[in-house]
Amino acid sequence: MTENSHPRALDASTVGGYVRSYSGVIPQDATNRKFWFGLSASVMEQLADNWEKTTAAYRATRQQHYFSAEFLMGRALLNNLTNLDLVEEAKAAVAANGHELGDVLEAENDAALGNGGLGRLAACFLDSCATQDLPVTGYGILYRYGLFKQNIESGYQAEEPDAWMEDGYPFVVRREEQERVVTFDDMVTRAVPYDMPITGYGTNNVGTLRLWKAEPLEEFDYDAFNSQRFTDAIVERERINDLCRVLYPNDTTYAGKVLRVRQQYFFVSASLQAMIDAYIAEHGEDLSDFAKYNCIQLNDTHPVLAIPELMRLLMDEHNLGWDKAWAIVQQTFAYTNHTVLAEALEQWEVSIFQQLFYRVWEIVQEIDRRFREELRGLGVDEGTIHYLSPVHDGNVYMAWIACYAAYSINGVAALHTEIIKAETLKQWHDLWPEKFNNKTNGVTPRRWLTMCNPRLADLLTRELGNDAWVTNLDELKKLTSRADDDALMDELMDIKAANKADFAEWILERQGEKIDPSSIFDVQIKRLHEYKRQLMNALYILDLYFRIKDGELDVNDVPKRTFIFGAKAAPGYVRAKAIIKLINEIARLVNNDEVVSKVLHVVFVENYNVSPAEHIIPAADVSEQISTAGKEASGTSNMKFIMNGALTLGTLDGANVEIVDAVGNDNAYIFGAKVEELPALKASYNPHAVYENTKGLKRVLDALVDGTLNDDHSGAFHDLRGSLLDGNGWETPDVYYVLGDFESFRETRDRMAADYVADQRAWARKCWINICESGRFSSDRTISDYAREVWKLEATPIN
Ligand code: 26Q
Repeated sequence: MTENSHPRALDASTVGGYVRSYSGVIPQDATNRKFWFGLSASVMEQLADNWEKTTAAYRATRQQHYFSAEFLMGRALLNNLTNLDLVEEAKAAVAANGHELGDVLEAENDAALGNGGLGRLAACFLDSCATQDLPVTGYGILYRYGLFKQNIESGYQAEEPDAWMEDGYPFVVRREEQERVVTFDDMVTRAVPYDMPITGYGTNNVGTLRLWKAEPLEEFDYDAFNSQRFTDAIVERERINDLCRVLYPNDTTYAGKVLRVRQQYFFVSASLQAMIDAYIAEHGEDLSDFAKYNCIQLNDTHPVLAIPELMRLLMDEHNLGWDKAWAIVQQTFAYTNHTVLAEALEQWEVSIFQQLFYRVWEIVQEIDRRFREELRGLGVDEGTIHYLSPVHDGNVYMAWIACYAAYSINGVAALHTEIIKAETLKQWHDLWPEKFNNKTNGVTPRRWLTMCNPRLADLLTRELGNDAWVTNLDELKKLTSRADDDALMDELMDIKAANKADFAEWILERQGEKIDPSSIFDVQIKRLHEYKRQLMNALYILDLYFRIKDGELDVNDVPKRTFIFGAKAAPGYVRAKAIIKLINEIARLVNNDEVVSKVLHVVFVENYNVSPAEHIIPAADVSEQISTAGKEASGTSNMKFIMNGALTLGTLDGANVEIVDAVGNDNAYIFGAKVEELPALKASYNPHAVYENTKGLKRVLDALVDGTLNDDHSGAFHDLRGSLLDGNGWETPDVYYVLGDFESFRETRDRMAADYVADQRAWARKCWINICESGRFSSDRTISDYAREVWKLEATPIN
């Protein structure tokens, strides 16, 4: 640490003082929650000077702006303590004030301003940008309620609002002096920025995440109030407060909602205004060089309204002509695609644009007109032009605007990028192949190894002789050959055992569930979606149950296993919710069976989120990555698991392909149909025949409807069975090939468990190689690729 990194030490009396001012009592008597406030405030004081310096240094350079509707940040306190190298000091300061750091950390709510992978990716990216001193700022929305809290009631998911910052949040600074005004045709709102500092590891630089909050121009309409029209005074104010009230809980399915478009326009307009003002303050009124100093990464199509909005600002507010403005736009935006599912591509009815922002609608129409003209000039046929045009058949196609305007289009794993080039965005690739590139996702080793798995982190540091791996994860490769050291492998297994014991204690405390730390921890944690195939996982467990019950397997020969699930379903996704109920029903059956429960246990972790993931992943033995080949764009939990020494049970999908490539076929368990095989397999697919002829399948599918499992006569399980055998709403039965892959899944999963018990050291060696080869999946690698190839950014250290 350089000398100016700590304005004051994080000593007991400073911390105690902050706790006192937050709690109004002596620190010893403060609740852990109040203590968390005080400690967090003292951390903010520690980084304030460097934050200001960093902001000033970035102002003068070329900058990158990451536009995202979601930032799934999780907890901030331990992250900041780790980055500032203050963990030990904090421990001592907390203890001296009569508390325990661990308990104080657990008093923090997750900032769950995201649904899943896409939002968490944005958070990992900010961490890597700060760590690499890159001039990058994140822009999003300060949602009052984050992703809903999930309660499991009688096995069903129930949702509750997540009032994560209702009693305040010390890690944001409200900067009302930098507010902007965002104008809709039917509403005018203030946009007030709340800035969150983003610390990096081993650097004094502190980046920024700017989250906008909508507020009424005047807090209150006094005229209405004074004339006794109380309701009128409140209604308009609430309409504006609605704007940032809640994060949409959908992931992967687009849902057309006016409020959602309003949210998107609100945050991109405010962000662009701030960027333009900052440019003018630094470089003067002539905006010709705007794209020389700024680029914007669009995290999926959610912020694509920034394209016509930048056109509007440049033309209407800053007097540029169309051609000059369009040239700037085309050099400014880069677009990341995160999905191949057709139902996820955002399209909005033109009436929404006409009603919310007519001027933007006019600009979109002009983009459309010029697009058609340009393509005609290129000799493209009318059918293709119609299909690719930003506006047709009464809708505005956000992905098409992005593909037209952006100078870079990327997918998030090698396979995914190939699929978008060949299918999802094929026609665009035919037109402008040079725009396309791949940036395989990554995850930050700070949160997903150093912080969540200190035992393993210490071992790696000891073996390497330094902690350079924390910022250069490829360093771990040097340890690959140590797999031959039996004592070391035993130590690795001991660490896993200790992490499993910690998890067992955590889940006991949290849900009152007792699990056996000596069993294999087999984990699937991710959003609930049919393509992710939690249903196939559940059917396997049910099949295993029957194999034991029916005597096909001797209970004494079955490897002991704990099956761990964590998943939220979009509240309107009925079938996903049925799968949650099914998992909980199977859990009830298995866990209450006198014989089977001796070897199997099923746990559904309620309210899965970032901080539960930090407890689960270090304790996992098996990582379930079992999506239908071609459907999971990348996946990122797969990366977190290998970093923590869990083995992948997966299909050749998303980043799994690159994981197997890195760790080798012998160190992962791969099963199922491959992308290139699926079309032929599906062409001659007969699920009924598979049901009749695949070992175990008939028994489990029939158990869904014969009274073995209870869905309260809702027909929910009947529908699940029907979706596999007959389609039930899908065009063809079993679109995600659950039955088709079942046999291969069953065989591979059985073999994996047998391997685990047969030779612990051989298992440990595989885990070790996974850890050592996880360097490619650090978000530091991803970000340095973006910075070099897409953003053209230079590191800008403050000292
Ligand atoms: C769109 C319109 C209206 C309401 C909601 C949405 C919406 C919100 C979130 C649509 C999609 C999402 C999130 C998608 C997502 O998380 N995708 C995941 O992105 C990860 C990071 O690239 C990948 O690893 C995953 O494979 C991908 O599923």
